[in-house]
Parts: sequence; C-alpha cells; structure tokens
Amino acid sequence: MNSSETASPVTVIGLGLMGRALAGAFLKAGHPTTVWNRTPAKADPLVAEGARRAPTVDDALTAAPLTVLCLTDYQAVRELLDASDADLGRTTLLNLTSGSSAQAREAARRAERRGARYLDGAIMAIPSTIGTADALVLHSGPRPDFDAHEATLGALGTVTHLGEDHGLASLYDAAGLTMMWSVLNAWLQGTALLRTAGVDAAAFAPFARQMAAGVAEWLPGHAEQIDSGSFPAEVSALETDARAMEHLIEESEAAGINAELPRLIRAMAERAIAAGHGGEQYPVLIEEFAKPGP
Ligand code: FVH
Repeated sequence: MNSSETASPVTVIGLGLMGRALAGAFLKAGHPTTVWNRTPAKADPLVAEGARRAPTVDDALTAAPLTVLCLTDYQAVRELLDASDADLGRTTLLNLTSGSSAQAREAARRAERRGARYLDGAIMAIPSTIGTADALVLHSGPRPDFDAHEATLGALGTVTHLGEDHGLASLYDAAGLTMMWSVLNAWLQGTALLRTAGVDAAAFAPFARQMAAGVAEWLPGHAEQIDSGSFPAEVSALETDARAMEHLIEESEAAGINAELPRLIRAMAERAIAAGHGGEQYPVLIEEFAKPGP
C-alpha cells in the first residue's frame, strides 16, 4: 500500500451503530475521514477522534473520492441524494445500506444518472468486528471502481468484489442470512426437542456445532453435483433420507413441540421423490428450491 493509498480521504454518511464503526475504522487506519449524520450530535465522538464534520450533506458528497453511505434503508438513501444537487461526478458512492438486489440496481441507475460511479455492498458483520479480518464486506459493481478504492476499503475488514452486477452483494446477503437463520432455526428445533427430555441447551450445543461443521464440509461436493446436474447417490438416496424425516415429525409431535420445520423438510423431499428423484442424492432438491412453491 503506497503512501497515497494510506492517505486516501473517505467520507461516511450515516453514523448509526454501523456507520460510526465504519468511520472509526477509516480514522484508525489513517484515512482523512469526513462524516455527516442527519442528527449532528452523533458525529461528535468521531470529530473528537479527528474526523472532519461536513457542514452540509452537499459538502459530504463532494469531500472525498470515496463516499460511503450507511443509512437505515434505500428510501433514506434516495431521500438524501434527491435532496442534494451536489455534483457527484468526483466521487464513487459505496452504498452499504441493507436492501434488495432490485433496490441496488435502481440506486445504481439513479446515481449514474447523476454522474456518480456507484458500488453496492453488504456488510456481513456486526459493528464491533469492523476493522478486523472477521468483518466480511461484499461489493458489487464496476471492478475498476472497486479496485480504485480496495486499499481504503481494506480498513473495514475482509473486502470482496463479487461481480459487475450491482445486485450481487444484496443477493449474497440474502443467501447468507437465509443460511444463518436456517441453521439457527434447526438448532432451536433440536434444542426444543431435547429439552423435553431434560437436556439443556448448553449440553446440546457442542453436538449441534459438530453437526453444523460436518454438513458444511459436504457443500463443495454437493455444489459440484448441482453444477453438473448429476446427483448420483454416493452417500444415501433421497428416499432413505425421507424415511428418517418421518422420525423428526413423529418425535416432535410426540414431544408436543412445533413440527412445522420437520414437515417442511419432508414436504420438499416428497415433491422431489414424486418428480422421480427418490434414488438420487440430497442436492437434487435444488430443483424444488429453484421454482416457486405451491
Ligand atoms: N448494525 C448491524 O449490525 C447491521 C449489520 C449488517 C448491516 N446493517 C445495515 O446497516 C445499515 C445501518 O444500520 P445501523 O445499525 O447503523 O442503523 P441505525 O443505528 O438505525 O442508523 C441508521 C442511520 O441512518 C440514518 N438515517 C435514517 N433515515 C435517514 C434519512 N431519511 N436521511 C438521512 N439519514 C437517515 C440515521 O440518522 P439519525 O437517525 O442518526 O439522524 C442513522 O445515521 C442498515 O441498512 C442495516 O440494515 C447493520
């Protein structure tokens, strides 16, 4: 990283729980950092650490070659940009606000109509990890714009460019959150079941962690099957799995706990079996996930 990259100025607009962590990481990494927030007082601690307070949002949008937006939602981003007539031709907007891929693509179109270069992003981290390698920040949009600012963005954590489609970061975010909540729901189902037998959550957690880690090891091989479209039953056939799924439902019903998740698991498998895939391996279910449900 040469001296010009380490000294590259950056602006952060939106100093909520996440925005203030972003600005603090840039400051700590030695970047001249301009900050602006709708409620000005939230900028005070960062100004005390050496940040420059932008007097207006127009000033904030034109203060640095990289302007990071981190607001509540895309509506807030649109309101803020629409209320400004600043010349955006001298900055790259990086929007780290959560939203949908459609919102990201629309925001890119609107920004580019204003002459700005636009990157979209998704933060797969909590504020306290920003500035460490544990903070994964995903980006999508023109690769040259990402490359131009990668050194600065590296102050936030582990940064990745996913591709030119501005919607990719949001799609990865949705996919990642689907996995996160699905794993948590599965763990809660098992915890609820075992608690009926007097097993507390702390006793089950190490086993659950081992199961989650074991399943994670299967993903590369399963991905090869999906990408090749061939699902030979090397470990077990879907029909065998489906018989075990019955037990999940029976146990949950017998224990008097919620059985909706086991029923959904079985329903997806039954559809694939009805479509003739009973003798194939579990990833063949991708066909059921790839179409709208009933
Ligand atoms: N916090 C987290 O762990 C998650 C991690 C994953 C990514 N999310 C997303 O990051 C965006 C910001 O989240 P946040 O936690 O910082 O949210 P707040 O603390 O509520 O701060 C919101 C900021 O947005 C400003 N704001 C809201 N509406 C407007 C508007 N119309 N015009 C200008 N600014 C606006 C708000 O300003 P103020 O209320 O302080 O005046 C805050 O600065 C979000 O998309 C998460 O999903 C965080």
